[in-house]
Amino acid sequence: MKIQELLETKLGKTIKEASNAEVYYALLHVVQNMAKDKEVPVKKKKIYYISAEFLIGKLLSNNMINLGIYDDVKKMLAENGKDICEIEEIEPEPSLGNGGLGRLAACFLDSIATLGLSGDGVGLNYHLGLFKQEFKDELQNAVPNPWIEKESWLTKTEMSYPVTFGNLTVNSRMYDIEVTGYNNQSNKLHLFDLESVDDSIVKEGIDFDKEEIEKNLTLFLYPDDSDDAGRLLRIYQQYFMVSNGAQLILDECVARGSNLHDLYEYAVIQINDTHPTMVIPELIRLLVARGIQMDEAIEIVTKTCAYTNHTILAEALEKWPMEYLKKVVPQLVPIIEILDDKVRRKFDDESVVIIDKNDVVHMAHIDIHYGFSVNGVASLHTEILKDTELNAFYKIYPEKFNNKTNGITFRRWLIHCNPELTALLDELIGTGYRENAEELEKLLAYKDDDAVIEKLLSVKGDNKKALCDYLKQTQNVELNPESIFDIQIKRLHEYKRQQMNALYVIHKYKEIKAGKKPSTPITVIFGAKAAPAYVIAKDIIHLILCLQELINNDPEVSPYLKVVMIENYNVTKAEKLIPACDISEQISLASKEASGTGNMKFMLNGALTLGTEDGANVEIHELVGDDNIFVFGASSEEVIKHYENADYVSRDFYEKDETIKEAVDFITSKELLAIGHEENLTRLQNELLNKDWFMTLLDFKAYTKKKEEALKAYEDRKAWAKKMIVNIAKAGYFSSDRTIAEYNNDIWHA
Ligand code: 26V
Repeated sequence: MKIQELLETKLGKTIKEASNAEVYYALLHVVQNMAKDKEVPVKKKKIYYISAEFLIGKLLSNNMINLGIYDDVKKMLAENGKDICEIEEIEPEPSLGNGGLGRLAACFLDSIATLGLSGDGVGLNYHLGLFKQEFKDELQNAVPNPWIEKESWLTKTEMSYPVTFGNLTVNSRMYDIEVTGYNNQSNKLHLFDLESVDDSIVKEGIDFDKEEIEKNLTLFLYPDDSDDAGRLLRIYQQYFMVSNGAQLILDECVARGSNLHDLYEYAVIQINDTHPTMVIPELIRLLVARGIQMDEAIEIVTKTCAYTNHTILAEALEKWPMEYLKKVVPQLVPIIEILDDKVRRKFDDESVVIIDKNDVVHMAHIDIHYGFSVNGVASLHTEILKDTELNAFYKIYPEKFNNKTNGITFRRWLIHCNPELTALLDELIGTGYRENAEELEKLLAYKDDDAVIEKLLSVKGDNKKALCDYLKQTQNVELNPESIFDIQIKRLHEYKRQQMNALYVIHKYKEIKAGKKPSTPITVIFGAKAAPAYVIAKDIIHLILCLQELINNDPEVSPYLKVVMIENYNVTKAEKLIPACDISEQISLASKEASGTGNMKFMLNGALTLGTEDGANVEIHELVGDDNIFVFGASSEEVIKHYENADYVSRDFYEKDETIKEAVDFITSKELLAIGHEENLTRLQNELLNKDWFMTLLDFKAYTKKKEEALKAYEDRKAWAKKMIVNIAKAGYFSSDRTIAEYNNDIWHA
């Protein structure tokens, strides 16, 4: 049956008669069934990608693109008076992730299915997701983010497993989301849930009783962990995820013919950061319970599990006090002790133990000793892991360490989010790049073609206009599409240095006030959520919101400079922001950003990077060459030395440089204090002056200089467009299809 007929049968009326919402839900069911038809039997080995986050974004258009029906449906809807974009608006965005780590997991599921590999995701079904961000009084407010509707992409399954925490046993429920590959098979994302969860326990904002485990277990992603109850809840969540995952994996492998002694021939488990680490002791426990000897069980699990590290920030490397584990997962404690004992017998090095002398369990150490692969997510990141952060482990297991530079799916981050650019590429180089991303290089042939340059600039201009309309509608801000769009969108963290960008905004504001006007107006856009317990991060948001209020309402300045902080930045908003960007801000302190993936999305959509030599920026730089990127700042070696020698003193930079002093002083100027709160602004200023752990002031001058260079380069629009072409043409390397092919060749062998 044709889709129109399927839809109209489902609707019981014509598409013309139906509302947008009715069409959306009917489409959802039709697409879901088409996706199910693309499931294929697993041959033998299956990949299990286990992750606390899956930042999948809206699914309707993505699935239609992957199923190859998007263009036809769009046309058919238009013929019936319906606009596909309006129908997309109906879909709520699943709130199952925080940032790059979760979005990477989503891109990977897409590429696994696209490459025709059997591989499922395993995670949790958080009802209220990551909090929703609202701005009030120039402050971030965190409220619940309910996203699950009666009819959704989630399918309730028959599967349920018992999970025991000390003296509490709960029974899970598994929900599935179909994962469509581009012109290929469908896999699944399995999300575990608990039927007794009750969102009515959420009171003020995102506060709730953290001890009512049966009611709160799958309410929020990353519940506040600033107290014991919050930290215990995170362990409850992690164990619930891995225990369900482990039971599912064993059941499925046995059903496919495994005798469990050969588990690693039937399953490979990719552990996404340390949140799922307990899957290792849990699998060992279950194998022993099924009659396998402890030593053999440990060996089997070690051959099955592989670990990806996504951060070198010490505070993000999870460690749990043994006392907590005894309370929540007493059944794992003897196993973790055996794992630690084996390490201690083999290695006389306190830095590689699992249970340290303070009785704290180092989760990453479990992964490294009892997994067969350890990978970083960009070349520089992997080198830093090997040379410094995990050097002691690298010396023991050099063969386990490998790099897998991150990637992004071009289906969502080009075909879906930038249809105009996609059409232009199709016209110029054919559609081969959709499956073989490296074919984008063919675009280089048009670098000196004036007509192509014109078209490219006009596509960018249209995307900027569309963003202006969207922001007018959603946030009531008036932006100038002729201005240069400078965008920094990512989680809020001091190492990412949104504060440095904010100081630049202050600097520019002051210049304009003093009569030095930029030749092209500048629009600086931020989007970021701050963890609710991260005080300085929230102060940085406060500063940006105060600047937005001050600058946008100053008639002397606002024609030349505008600031926008996007409220509740998420995947849907990223899809609108990225195609409209001119300058991509990737300004983390070198050595701190493991990879970044936004940097790749911007590049693919023709933005030029203004960035430090950090994470995958280094690889972008190598690919596009010096002329097509704006690089500045201290190198990772220099930064690592500053930490080693403890010789960075931010106040020295403040005192020695008038520009820096002026910008930092302005944080507590009468202008900003009239808008904002003294407590927040003073605290942030003091942090910069007395601590500045991520060395904002060290790089500020170089940043300002480089940004001026970028702004000047933008004046020659034709030369700028050539740089855009090089960036788009060289972005093929960052397809997650390439990344997944590498995971499969080097790690999974599925
Ligand atoms: C860690 C923790 C630790 C304690 C509680 C909350 C929490 C939440 C998230 C994380 C994970 C941080 C790691 C992370 O998100 N890394 C990002 O991974 C991206 C994908 O590899 C990479 O592009 C980013 O550079 C990296 O910051």
